[in-house]
Amino acid sequence: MKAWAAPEVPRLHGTGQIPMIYDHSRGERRPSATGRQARMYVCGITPYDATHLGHAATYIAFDLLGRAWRDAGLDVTYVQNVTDIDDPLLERAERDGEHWQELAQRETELFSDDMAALRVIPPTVFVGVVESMPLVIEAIQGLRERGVTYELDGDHYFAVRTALDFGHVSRLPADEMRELFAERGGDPDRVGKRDPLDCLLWRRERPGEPAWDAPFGRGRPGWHVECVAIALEYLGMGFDIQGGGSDLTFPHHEMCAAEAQALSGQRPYAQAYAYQGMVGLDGEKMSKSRGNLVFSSRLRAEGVDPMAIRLAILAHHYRDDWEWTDDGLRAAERRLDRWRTAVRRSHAPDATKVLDGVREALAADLDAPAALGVVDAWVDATLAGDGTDTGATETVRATVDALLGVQL
Ligand code: 5CA
Ligand code: ZN
Repeated sequence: MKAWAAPEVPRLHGTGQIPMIYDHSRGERRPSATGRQARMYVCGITPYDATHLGHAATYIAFDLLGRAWRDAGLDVTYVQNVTDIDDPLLERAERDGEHWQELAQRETELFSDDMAALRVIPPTVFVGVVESMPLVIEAIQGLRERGVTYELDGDHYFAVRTALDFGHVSRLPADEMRELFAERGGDPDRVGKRDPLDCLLWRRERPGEPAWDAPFGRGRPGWHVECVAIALEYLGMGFDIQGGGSDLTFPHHEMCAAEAQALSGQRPYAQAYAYQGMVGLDGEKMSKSRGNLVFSSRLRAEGVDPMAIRLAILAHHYRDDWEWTDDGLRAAERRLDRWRTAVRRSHAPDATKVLDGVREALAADLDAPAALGVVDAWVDATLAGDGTDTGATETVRATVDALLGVQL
């Protein structure tokens, strides 16, 4: 799958720090990378509907990390999947009388356009599940050989109780796990399962559904194993950051970690698990199944500047849950105007503090609101007529572009 075109990233003076990031599995901040190589997997979209602001927030959050890593001189490998075969996609295609592959392709293209407009740096590897089917089948076969799976009416399940440290990612009590499993695509009540939380690896072919040949029967993959297969192929065990929205903590990333650790016999799957909070609208999480969506593409079609959308998102810390509002967007548009006016001034206060301040804010668990505050302070002073520096505006323009992804 071809990723979108990369935005240009200006080079900045000196080097930034490797950010500390909050690791959900430990409940504390830790360095987001340790060596010169930084490896990140962020769960991608299920392309049955357009990109909403919640998705945009997730990919912008991890884009900040990728930008900070590059600024710190690290070599970044970033992998993102596209869940281009799954129940919701098939259901939507059926409802609309469209071929599921056409739907997936169209929505993936729209997503890519949104990402490019929002100046999100594309992943190094952007890959669909359909094109990864041999890897997925190989991973399931490996799990079968390790004796951690069982068959139920031709479907194949991963036995979660075989996993040594099952629960270490989400750290949730059993009753909550069960509730979330049912809510998020699991089948805790299916008769014949050994444990209610056992998750589907392979679903045997059903009439009218797409299916692929595998040594264990024709069918299609369950959700979690796709990310395991893709992450292990392109990153390997022990990669630095597993990212996504906080709705993926359980069951998705718990299952991914359990499957990958069972398959490889190694631990950990990822060094840290980082989560974007849920973006909501009118008191509810924005979700395709709820239908309460604000689409990035629709805002753009209405003439909203994508840089204002980006600033509206960056005004919130990535770990916080927040609500999308028109007021928030208007405030971001005003901020963008002011920033653009300031960088067109011929004289401004020294910008070293801006570069250092933005770097410092991002290094402290990607504190984008604090970074915006640093720029605001310089903009206020500039618009008040302070300063005599003639090169400062270029430094600020480059800082804001390279580290925050906002082109002025
Ligand atoms: N394809 C799977 C991941 S393997 C999936 O969750 N797809 S998705 O289209 O539902 O979501 C894509 C990404 O956006 C995921 O990382 C998800 O956690 C995140 N996301 C979904 N809804 C929101 C929301 N309301 N706020 C923030 N992030 C969200
Ligand atoms: Zn995933």
